[in-house]
Amino acid sequence: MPANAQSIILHQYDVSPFSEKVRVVLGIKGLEWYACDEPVIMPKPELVALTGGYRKIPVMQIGADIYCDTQVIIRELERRFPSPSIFVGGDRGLGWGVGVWTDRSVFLNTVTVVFGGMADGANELANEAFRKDREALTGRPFDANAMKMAAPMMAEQLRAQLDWLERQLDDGRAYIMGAQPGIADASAYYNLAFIRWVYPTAAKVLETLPYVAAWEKRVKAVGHGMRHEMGRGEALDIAKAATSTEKPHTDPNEPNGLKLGDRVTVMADDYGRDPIVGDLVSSSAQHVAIKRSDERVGEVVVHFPRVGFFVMKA
Ligand SMILES: N[C@@H](CCC(=O)N[C@@H](CS)C(=O)NCC(=O)O)C(=O)O
Repeated sequence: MPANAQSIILHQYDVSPFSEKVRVVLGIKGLEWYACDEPVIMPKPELVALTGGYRKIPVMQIGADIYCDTQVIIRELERRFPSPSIFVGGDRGLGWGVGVWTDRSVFLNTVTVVFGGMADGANELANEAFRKDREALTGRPFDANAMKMAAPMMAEQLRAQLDWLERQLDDGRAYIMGAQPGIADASAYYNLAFIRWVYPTAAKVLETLPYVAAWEKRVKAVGHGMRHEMGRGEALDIAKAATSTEKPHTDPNEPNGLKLGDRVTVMADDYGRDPIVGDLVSSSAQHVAIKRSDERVGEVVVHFPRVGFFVMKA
């Protein structure tokens, strides 16, 4: 079937750990989707035309709706494709909290262990252009020596956090919340996948964590659903031809009185804080959607989660 305004398009690249989190959710739900590969470093002109400034990966596009950050991407996949749910076993909502743990604490440990552990120049990612790009992304020096010094300590912290997983799994359950895979599994898995791809030496720790090692294989076997490839030009054409399906809505309980039509600036509260400006279309405790226009893509609605983002009246 050719792609259309209902198709799931994931702007991603293969060695992106956060993209892997979404790909596992696509696998759990058995969905058909299009991978639209984006550059690993800036510039990303097509991506930024869609998002209005957000540069991180992945971004999901469905027609003229653009979802930034894995949290809001997965929330939308669950909303549109509720079955099978990513909330399994006793999990109703705290699975999202597992994501905050893995995306911040475990991810930072992993990045330091990976980049600090690799020999200088051992990988194409550690080149000058990549380092400069990541300095701009984080606002901090990409200091290979500091990472090398920190890597052994971060390896201890990583092991301690993986040991929590070992305890969770050591009653023999197949997945974190029980017999079915869900959001907690997708979140806890992707850092391990990243280690396997780029610095498998660090995966040695799993030899001491047999339940985690067996679980990791099960999550890998879930797969990624049915993947097709799509070029960036085609994705932009789909956005241009489509209209957002987001329903305008003012949330009466917005803590700071945000309402439909307000001009706002949205930005991540950690790294990649590029501001995105638009007019508020809808919001809730978990999401904010803003409308903006771009010559190449026409009018689009860009969606963000609330946890991890600032929304300010422009
Ligand atoms: N909170 C974001 C984090 C995304 C993130 O950090 N992605 C990495 C790649 S896995 C990234 O964008 N790195 C910079 C880049 O690729 O340009 C999310 O959950 O989507």
